[in-house]
Amino acid sequence: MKHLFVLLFLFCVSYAEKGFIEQLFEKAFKHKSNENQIYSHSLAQQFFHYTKIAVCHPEEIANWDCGYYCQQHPDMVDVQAFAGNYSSQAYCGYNPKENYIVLVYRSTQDLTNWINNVKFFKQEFGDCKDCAVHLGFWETYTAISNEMINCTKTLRQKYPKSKVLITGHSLGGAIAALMAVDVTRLGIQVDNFFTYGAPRVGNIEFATWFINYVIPKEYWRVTHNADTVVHTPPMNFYYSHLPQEVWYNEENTSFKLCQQGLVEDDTCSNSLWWYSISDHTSYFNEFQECKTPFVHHNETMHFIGRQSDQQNNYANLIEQQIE
Ligand SMILES: *[C@@H]1O[C@H](CO)[C@@H](O)[C@H](O)[C@H]1NC(C)=O
Ligand SMILES: *[C@@H]1O[C@H](CO)[C@@H](O)[C@H](O)[C@H]1NC(C)=O
Ligand SMILES: *[C@@H]1O[C@H](CO)[C@@H](O)[C@H](O)[C@H]1NC(C)=O
Ligand SMILES: CC(=O)N[C@H]1CO[C@H](CO)[C@@H](O)[C@@H]1O
Repeated sequence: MKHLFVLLFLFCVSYAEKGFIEQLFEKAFKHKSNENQIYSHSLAQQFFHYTKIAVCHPEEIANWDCGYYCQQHPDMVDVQAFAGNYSSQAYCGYNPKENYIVLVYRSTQDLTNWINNVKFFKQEFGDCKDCAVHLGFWETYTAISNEMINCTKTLRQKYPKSKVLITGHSLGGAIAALMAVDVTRLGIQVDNFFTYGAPRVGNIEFATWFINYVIPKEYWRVTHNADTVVHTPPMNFYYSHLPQEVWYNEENTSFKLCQQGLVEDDTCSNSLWWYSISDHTSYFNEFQECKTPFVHHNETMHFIGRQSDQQNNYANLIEQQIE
């Protein structure tokens, strides 16, 4: 009888806890975004190449002459690359064949420094008074965000019918979220929001607000097996992931579409107890390198690549997505 009471008690506690957590995340689940999006492995891999380009030398990026990864998207024009304080680096450009404006921040070599620092930056995002994001991500983003925003505006004026892709690997994936907020503020729809091995960007309030405000047409958070960065900064420091996780196995041969919403799926990345750095650097088994290695900068630099004199001619012709 005693045992029965204990069992009943445990049952009530766990039930109540579940109810509480469900309440907490109820709003998060009810976001307006497209829940019927279909994941394409090949599209994700092609977008991933854009994130690899972001770590090359900015001059190489602007000239779109970085070797293998640039060759995967050979039509790129109107590329501008920026580097600034906090080892920030990013580029923007337009791919007429794919009809995408592409916006990418790079990751950083000293990622562990950012990750070990769990300091929040409190920031009101729209009507979200309790939103907070990681201070280091914010600093790196804002070091060259004016340049990136200006470039986005310029590209949009030149190619009004283009789609917008915001993507990033690692730290670049976290910063992609901050970029997406500012692009939405400009009144520009973010069509594709793809991150790879991204850390948690901010608190649950930010994650909830983000997905209801930006409403990307397609958004995926790609993770690879035990990638250590995906588990940082820790949840017990109130950090929370953005949706929508796609979890690849170690051999990179299959993936799992994880549960919808802002609660981390305990059968995906979050199911693991051990973490791996090599899983962070082996997405899609792509190990190609840039022609010129990254050089650390701490003053703003600006590189301009080949300009297209076409005024949105392609955009009218090509509306289909790359596959
Ligand atoms: C914004 O971009 C345009 C076009 O590239 C450039 O002419 C202008 O100087 C830029 N403005 C700022 C403030 O960077
Ligand atoms: C800028 O970089 C140089 C060389 O790496 C370094 O000596 C200097 O302290 C840096 N300045 C700042 C403000 O980070
Ligand atoms: C970069 O940081 C240094 C040191 O904090 C500062 O003096 C400098 O003005 C910054 N440069 C830019 C372009 O913001
Ligand atoms: C088949 C294959 O190349 N697998 C790679 C997938 O990623 C791991 C790292 O987690 C690599 O070590 C493997 O070589």
